[in-house]
Amino acid sequence: MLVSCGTPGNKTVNEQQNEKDPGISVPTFNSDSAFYYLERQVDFGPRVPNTDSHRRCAEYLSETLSRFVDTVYIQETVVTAFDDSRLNIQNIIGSFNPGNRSRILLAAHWDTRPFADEDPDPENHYTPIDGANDGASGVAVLLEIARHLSEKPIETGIDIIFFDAEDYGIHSSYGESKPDTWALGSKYWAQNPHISNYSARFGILLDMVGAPDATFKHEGYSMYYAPNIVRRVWQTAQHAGYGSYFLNQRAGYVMDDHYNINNYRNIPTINIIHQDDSTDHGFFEHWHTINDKAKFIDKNTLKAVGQTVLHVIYED
Ligand code: AHN
Ligand code: ZN
Repeated sequence: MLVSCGTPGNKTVNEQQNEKDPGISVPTFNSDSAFYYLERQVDFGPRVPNTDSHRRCAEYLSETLSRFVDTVYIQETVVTAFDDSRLNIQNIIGSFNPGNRSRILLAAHWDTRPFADEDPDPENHYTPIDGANDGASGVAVLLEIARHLSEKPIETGIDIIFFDAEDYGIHSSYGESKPDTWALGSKYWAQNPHISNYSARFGILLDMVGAPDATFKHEGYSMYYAPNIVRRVWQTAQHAGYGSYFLNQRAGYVMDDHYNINNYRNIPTINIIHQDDSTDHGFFEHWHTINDKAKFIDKNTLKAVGQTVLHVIYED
C-alpha cells in the first residue's frame, strides 16, 4: 500500500464508519472546500437584494449547485420589506432524486443584511455587511454537502434550498422586533413551494455555523415543532465527536426560515444556529456588525456542522 493513513480496518481516508450500519460509509466533510465556497460568496460583496452583488452571487450559486444536483429551480418573486421597499428576490433550490417521495430538506439563507445595526460604532449602522457567518457559512456547508452527494449518491430525495431576504428585518433603530419582517423568502416559498404540495420528512436549517467555538443549543421553535429531529441531530453530533459544539441545553426562540417551513408547510424543521448567552443580542460576537468577515470564520466549526449533517443524511 502506497498511502497508509488511518488505522487498519478503516475503509479509506475519505470515509467514516456509519454507526448504525458498518457496511455504509459516510463521506468525510472537507472544510477547506466549504471555506472556499464561503469566500467565493463574500467576494461578491454584501448580497443585498436589488444590488448587482446579489444578482451575480445568485448566478454563482445556481451555476455551482447545477454541477452537483439533478435539478435546479429558481424561484423569482417580489416581496415588500418593512420600509415598503420592493425586493426582487430569488430562492435557489437544488434537488437530488426529484422522483423519490421520501425527502429531506436542507436550507440556509444566502442574502446578507443591508445594515450593520448592531455594530458598536453608530457610524456603521447603515453599512451593509459581508455576512461571512450570517449567511455564507450555511450556504457553504450545504454546497460542500451537495458536492459529496454528487460523488457518492444516496437514494433519499434531498432538496437544498438557499432562501433569499431572510435578513432584511426591521432596522434596530425602530426599537421594535417585528418578527414578520424577517425571513421573507422562506415565507414566500412555504406558501408557494417550487413543486405544488411539496413535502419532506424533515428539514434542517443552518444559520451562523462558522464562528470559532460556536455553541448550538436546542432553539425554541425547533423544540416546539421538531423535538425528535433535534434529539436525533444532537445525538449524531455527539457520536461523531462534536459534543463541544452541540450542547444539550435549551435556548430562546429565533424567528428564522425554519419557522415558516414548520408553520406554513408542516415540515418538522430544526435550526442549527449559534446562540450565545454572553452577548446582549444572544448570537455570535460579530452578529450584524461590519466584522462579520471571512477572517473570523473557523473551519473547525464548518466541519462540525457539515460532518454531523452528512452523518444524519447518509445514516437516515
Ligand atoms: C430576529 O432577530 C427576529 N431574527 C434573527 C434571525 C436571523 C437574523 N438570523 C440571521 N440573521
Ligand atoms: Zn442576520
